[in-house]
Amino acid sequence: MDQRTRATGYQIQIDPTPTFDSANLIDQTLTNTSYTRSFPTSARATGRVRALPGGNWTTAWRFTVAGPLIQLTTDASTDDWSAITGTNDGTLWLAWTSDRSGNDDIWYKTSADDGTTWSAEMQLTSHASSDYLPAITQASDGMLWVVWASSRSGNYDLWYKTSPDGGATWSIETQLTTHTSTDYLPAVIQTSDSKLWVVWTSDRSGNDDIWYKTSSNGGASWSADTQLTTNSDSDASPAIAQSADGAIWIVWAVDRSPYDTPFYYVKSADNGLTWMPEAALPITQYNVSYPRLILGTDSRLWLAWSNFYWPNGHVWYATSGDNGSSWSAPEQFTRFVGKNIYPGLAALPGGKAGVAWTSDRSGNDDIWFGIPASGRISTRRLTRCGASINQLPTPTATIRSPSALAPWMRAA
Ligand SMILES: [Ca+2]
Ligand SMILES: [Ca+2]
Ligand SMILES: [Ca+2]
Ligand SMILES: [Ca+2]
Repeated sequence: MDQRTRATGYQIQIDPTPTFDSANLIDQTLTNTSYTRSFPTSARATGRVRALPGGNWTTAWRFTVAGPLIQLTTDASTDDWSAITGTNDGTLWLAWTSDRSGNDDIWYKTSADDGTTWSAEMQLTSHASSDYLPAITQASDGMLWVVWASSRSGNYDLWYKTSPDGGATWSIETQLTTHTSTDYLPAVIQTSDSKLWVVWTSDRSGNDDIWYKTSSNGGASWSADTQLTTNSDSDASPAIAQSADGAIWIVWAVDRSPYDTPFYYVKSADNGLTWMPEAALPITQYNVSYPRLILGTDSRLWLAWSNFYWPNGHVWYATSGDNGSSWSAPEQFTRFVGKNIYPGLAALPGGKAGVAWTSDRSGNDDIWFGIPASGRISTRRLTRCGASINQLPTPTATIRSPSALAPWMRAA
């Protein structure tokens, strides 16, 4: 083939594997020099391009697809520890911790368009003590529940307040735990049997363990505090979700050998009557914490967590399409060089997940929001390679979305 033959077209291949031979291979002949494709679910892929006829393939390049990243808080104070959930009217709720009032309080804001635009910031607590680490969920009767840790009783305990009308009015603040040890890091859900579950971390046994309590009457009364873990090493930061098969999952972070399997779980197939023995999730990373777990709208389980080795931290995630029997390889969601930690997760339409997390990329800690695996990839600048079929430049992949650019592709 004459190396100077003018290209008559281009061929692009995109595949989850770098060998370009999987069942999901995208193999497209282009009549012009740009190509745009949406990736609703594929989070990572490899691409290459060649000129036709007979050009050589470019070096393969890898990219991770993500949607726009939105800064949700802009106050110069510390905004941290977020939780996020969707309600049955399609509203996305964000609760987080800010010290802008002079001490830690719970704040919230909402989005009616799946996270594209957000309401003003509203203050939920105003006590002079520390109020932080919110968890949020909506019950089937429409009641919105916010549970958090407050030191106002003289030590950290769980408190909650509720709203029956989408935040127009709120209940008084109610104390949920009363033990003099530290009770914090709550998670809250309602399971399909209408039972409310609050799961948290307490050191009342002499070390950090996972505890829970439940209410079968919409919070009118609660079960006794119940200890779930008994290992003498640290068990902390629980998350709770119900998989599509009805099993209740509690996932938490452990601090024990082997240190590269940091997340343990138990699950119950009988609404919490009995639990399987605790076991490690197949996530092998060091320096990780703060697992979050939700059931997506396509019945996948989403697990997100922090991987933080100061000063850099990233939010990672994995999904399971078989009720937790197997998990995808971990995907790194954030790419900013700096601190990206403490994710919150919410199910969005179309099987997507919204992630809120703490980042210092604006110069101080703020809450950011993004949607993994929802962007588009567009190849551009192929127009400069018309002269010779073997002189294609290195492909430039740009992860595009309607409102933002997330330039975190990297060459293979
Ligand atoms: Ca406070
Ligand atoms: Ca306490
Ligand atoms: Ca323990
Ligand atoms: Ca801030």
